[in-house]
Amino acid sequence: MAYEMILVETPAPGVGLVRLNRPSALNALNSQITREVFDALEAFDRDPAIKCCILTGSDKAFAAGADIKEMENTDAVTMLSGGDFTDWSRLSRLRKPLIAAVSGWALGGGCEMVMMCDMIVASETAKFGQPEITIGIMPGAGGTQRLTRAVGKALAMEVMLANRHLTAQEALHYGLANKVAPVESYQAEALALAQKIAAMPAVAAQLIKDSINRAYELSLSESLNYEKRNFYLLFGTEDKAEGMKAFVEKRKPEWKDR
Ligand code: DAK
Repeated sequence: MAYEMILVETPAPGVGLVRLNRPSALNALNSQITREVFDALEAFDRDPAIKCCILTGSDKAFAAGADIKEMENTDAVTMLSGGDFTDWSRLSRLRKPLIAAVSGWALGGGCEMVMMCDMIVASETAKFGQPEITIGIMPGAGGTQRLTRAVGKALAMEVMLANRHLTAQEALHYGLANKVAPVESYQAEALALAQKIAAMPAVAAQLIKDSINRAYELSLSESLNYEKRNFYLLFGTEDKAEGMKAFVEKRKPEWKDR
């Protein structure tokens, strides 16, 4: 598929990479770039050769938020009627693990998009923030919920009410980010992590991601039950048979992703 505002690569076997590429606007997320990101990631999600994805921007900006120039003329009724801009749940429906590689600005919708990913590798220059209040609105793609769960109520309040930015080190400290690396190497770190995951059996990876995400949505007893069912399901896979056989035979398993 031809894209205009993103770049799509396969930097290593099993790894799909989507790069926001709208440098003139610090990767501001308008309807087109958002649609392209979701389309490209969904295509990787359907591709059996891809086992883990990376979503990234430039060293200067992951994304400075939703496109304010586009939103300026949008009214409540248009927002309510849906469309590409509002259907960000497409990102949370992806089945394969998704790593955000973040440098520079991750603001507003940019920060929310990053928090919808499964893991974050940040450069030392990454700045996370939810500045919507400075333009008279509030986070609308999960910021008030996901950031609060990650950093706690008091700091989330400060970030969203006083436009306080979180540094990469703070993101690491609060468990929002997995790793912080120099700007020269955060992309390589994200790729190394993606390659590790891509070397694992895909169905188990998918069900682990699915089960972890339930921790944010269900009660403990419901999510424990959910986990158990996913666990039992894996006993029907070829990879379970191969993984255990390989362990007993003291050799490396050969995954079929089935
Ligand atoms: N939108 C449009 N253009 C943007 C932009 C944005 N968010 N951010 C930057 N740009 C453009 C600037 O207009 C400028 O373009 P020109 O004027 O050169 O044409 C260019 O990028 C460079 O920006 P600056 O000149 O401002 O660069 P600086 O280094 O001086 O400042 C900055 C960088 C990131 C601090 C600043 O650009 C800034 O404050 N940007 C706006 C940040 C912001 O307020 N973001 C939140 C937007 S609201 C939802 C989904 C998503 C959302 C809500 C709902 N649903 C699914 C329901 C999200 C909402 C938002 O993100």
